[in-house]
Amino acid sequence: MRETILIIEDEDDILNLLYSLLDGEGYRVFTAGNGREGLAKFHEHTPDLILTDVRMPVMDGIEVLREVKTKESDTEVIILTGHSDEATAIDCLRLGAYDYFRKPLEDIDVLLTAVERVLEKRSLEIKNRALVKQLEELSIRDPLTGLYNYRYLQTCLDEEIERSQRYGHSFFILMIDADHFKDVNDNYGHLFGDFVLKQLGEIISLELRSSDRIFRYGGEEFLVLMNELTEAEAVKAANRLMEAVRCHTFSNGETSTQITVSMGGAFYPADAQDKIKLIKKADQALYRSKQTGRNRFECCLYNCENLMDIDYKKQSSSNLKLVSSAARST
Ligand code: GH3
Ligand code: MG
Ligand code: MG
Ligand code: MG
Repeated sequence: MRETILIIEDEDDILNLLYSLLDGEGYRVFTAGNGREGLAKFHEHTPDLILTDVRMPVMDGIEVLREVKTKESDTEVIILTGHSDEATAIDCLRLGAYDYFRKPLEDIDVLLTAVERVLEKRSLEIKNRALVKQLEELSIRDPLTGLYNYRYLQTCLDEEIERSQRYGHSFFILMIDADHFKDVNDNYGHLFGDFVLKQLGEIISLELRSSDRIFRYGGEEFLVLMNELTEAEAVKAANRLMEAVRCHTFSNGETSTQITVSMGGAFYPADAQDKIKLIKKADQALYRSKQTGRNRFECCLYNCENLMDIDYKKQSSSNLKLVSSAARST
């Protein structure tokens, strides 16, 4: 089916002429006898193109044009106007009409060509917009895991810091690194390693709240950005993620393995007041997790010794031991 065109015209002979022409060309055509009726049909059918007269009873073509252009529609408008309305027609172009034609319509072929051209332009614009959107999406994604990439993380952290400063909010970052991942590649091959990394991203994503964002930070490292989290909630979230990974069997049908992850967390603004320092703090905490046995979570704010043994549901955050700021500045 070809495109949809709505003709709004109060003179029946012109309306009928246009209808039979455009219908004959295979377009899907709707008609209306005045602006108000036309707008109702516009809302009902969201046509690709409107051909509208200017002077009509009840509501004129300019009002129709204004309304169509204020809605964020892709509908194009061509104006049909009498000889005396040249100035109005030019105003219509300023309001966003594609073109105007004077009545009586002398050269129907010219009008038909304009119809074809505007519909082609519209379709190209829609395709281009979709492509730009697709490119924008690709530019912020990591191709292997489909997660947000390192570059987008930098943008998000900048935005998050600005927002936190403006509204007095806080946020938490959690660095996650797969333990002994080199062994996975060495034992099962790089392709299976890729498969594990992809699935690891999925498993972590499933455990997150919809407001959390996960990024592939680098090779076998991920970073989760969480807003407005209390310290106790951060610890709980980290443990939930570690548990989910530890309990999962990564299997592609032929090969299967299990892995663990180590994590390091840091709060903005409590642990660091800029992006680089914040990431460094989380990285240092992650390093401590690795140094102290892996499959662990460390956080700048806490002494996370024996963290795995604590039942956080029964403990209030005040029960968690805070590390003094001197001890924190490792
Ligand atoms: P650790 O517990 O200390 O983190 O040990 P590790 O082996 O995970 O760390 P190391 O930094 O020694 O090695 C990282 C490994 O991750 C080696 C590298 O080949 C692998 N890796 C990084 N990116 C990818 C990837 O995209 N695909 C695959 N298959 N492997 C990757
Ligand atoms: Mg009229
Ligand atoms: Mg690593
Ligand atoms: Mg690793």
